[in-house]
Amino acid sequence: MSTPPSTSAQSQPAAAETYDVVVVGAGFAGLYMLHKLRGQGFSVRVYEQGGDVGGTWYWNRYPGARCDVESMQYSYSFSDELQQEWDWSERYAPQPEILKYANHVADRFNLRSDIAFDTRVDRAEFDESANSWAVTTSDDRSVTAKYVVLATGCLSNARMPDIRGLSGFKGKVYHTGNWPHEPIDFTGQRVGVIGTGSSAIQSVPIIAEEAEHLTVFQRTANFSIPARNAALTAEEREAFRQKYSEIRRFAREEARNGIYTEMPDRGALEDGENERRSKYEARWSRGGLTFMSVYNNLAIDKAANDTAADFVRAKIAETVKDPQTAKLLQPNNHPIGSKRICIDSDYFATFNRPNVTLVDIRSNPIEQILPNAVRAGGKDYEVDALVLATGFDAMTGSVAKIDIRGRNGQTLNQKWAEGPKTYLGLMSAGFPNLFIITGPGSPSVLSNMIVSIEQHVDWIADCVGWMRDHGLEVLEAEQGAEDKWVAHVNEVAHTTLYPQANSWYMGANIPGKPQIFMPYIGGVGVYRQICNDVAAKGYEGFVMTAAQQPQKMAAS
Ligand code: NA7
Repeated sequence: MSTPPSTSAQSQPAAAETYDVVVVGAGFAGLYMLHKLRGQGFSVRVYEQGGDVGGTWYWNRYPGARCDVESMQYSYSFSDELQQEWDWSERYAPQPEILKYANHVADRFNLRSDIAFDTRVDRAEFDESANSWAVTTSDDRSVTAKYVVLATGCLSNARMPDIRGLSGFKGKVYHTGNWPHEPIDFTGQRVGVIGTGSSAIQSVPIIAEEAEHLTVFQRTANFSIPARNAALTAEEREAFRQKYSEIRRFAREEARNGIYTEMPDRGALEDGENERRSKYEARWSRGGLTFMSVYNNLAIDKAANDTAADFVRAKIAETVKDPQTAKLLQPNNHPIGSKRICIDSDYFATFNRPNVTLVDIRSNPIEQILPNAVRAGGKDYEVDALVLATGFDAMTGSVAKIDIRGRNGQTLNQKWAEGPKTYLGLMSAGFPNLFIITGPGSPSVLSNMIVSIEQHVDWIADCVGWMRDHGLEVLEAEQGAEDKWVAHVNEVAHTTLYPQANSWYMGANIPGKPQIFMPYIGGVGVYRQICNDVAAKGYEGFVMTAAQQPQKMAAS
């Protein structure tokens, strides 16, 4: 089925380029998808709107940006040579190093020749007579493909806040999710940071060191755990490498979140107060996201969750000297972990600096941005530069920007108007041969993204290989299977505390966005098993057709 792209003869009208698969995005998902499909003999074209590979790590260049999953685990596992040869310098690699890794992968596996950079996919329309997708790009190119894979990322559509007067601000305005490529020097400047999510929590300590004065505008205080970042020694890397196969297996099959760590065997209320405190203390000292896996019921039992939340609130009070500032920094309107927990390097201590001010914009919302100041609660805070750490239209935002038309001309945006609907997070009924990597309805942002990316890429590659082997042309999620999956995702979410927070998991950060818990919370191991079972049963819940004849195939 591999069809090399055809180019037009000089005297004839241009024939559309034809590929087996168009992949949208050259971040970690798109890169591996290309590598995998090409290895199976498919012709693939990747379109990437950025000027180079890396996806979220290409755009998020703000000061202090680094991953919050340890780099020895936030890395590809598909090539043992790659994981054995790449040396991560720190426990949590900084953004430039992760970007360097993405570039290394692109070069090592010779991927660039099949990627068109600086090219957006504007439109994809399914042609029901030809059973193929017509894809239009920002350079007015039209190509056709049997399959389209959306590897568009979950946190890629930076969200500009709708604040009166922003466009009239005279100084520079930066969004953390779309940071300039050249170094930005805030020395001698009065800087305002709006937002206190992960991006702000990482960048505030660094900006504070440079700026003459930093004003942080906080709407919602966030829980954050010390990262305890440090250089990795050769011995530490080696110890990891020797156990890599077991670490990777555990992360894929047993962990809920795709991270290798101890599995808790008891709930928080089963321990007495002293025992509990010493366990929290040990994890606090170790640092990192695994703080939330001290006990097995922190995500489901509010009383258990309160013990962890109280512990972190006490730590904030111990760290921050001014009691009023400490109180403002203590999160009090959501269970710990129900918004993505942050990890930081000296975030709370930064508020002890004389050049840092915290402004509570929940009680005194920002009224407007003036040419030289932010006005909140009737007071003007003068700033020379503004940093918007206001997040993303998460999980669906980048997909929604593409005009995707499936059967009967229905757009994906119309279908998802009341919230994203998918079968397994992989496909949406009415949109044949269109796959989504780490889409809504899959563990995605609740997990180590690279574990989830690899699982989806492998599943999709197996699926299209199977289709080819069986002479099948069209694959589509059944409406009934999709409805059941959507209900299941929702039901599982509501057995937890997650829906209690106004988080981007729920779409709550975007005014007017339907509030539905988007990722699948059942755990990566469970989810992988479900996907494998579906495939083993001849892609149960999908309709597959050969040419124009609908037929349900049995697995061979
Ligand atoms: P987040 O986590 O969505 O944080 C955005 C922050 O910006 C959050 O504190 C918001 O407050 C605040 N925000 C958003 N809009 C406004 C307006 N209009 N006014 C004031 N404050 C606002 O994005 P991040 O980039 O920090 O992190 C995203 C993920 O990247 C993170 O979870 C990691 O997985 C990596 P709110 O909470 O909505 O009250």
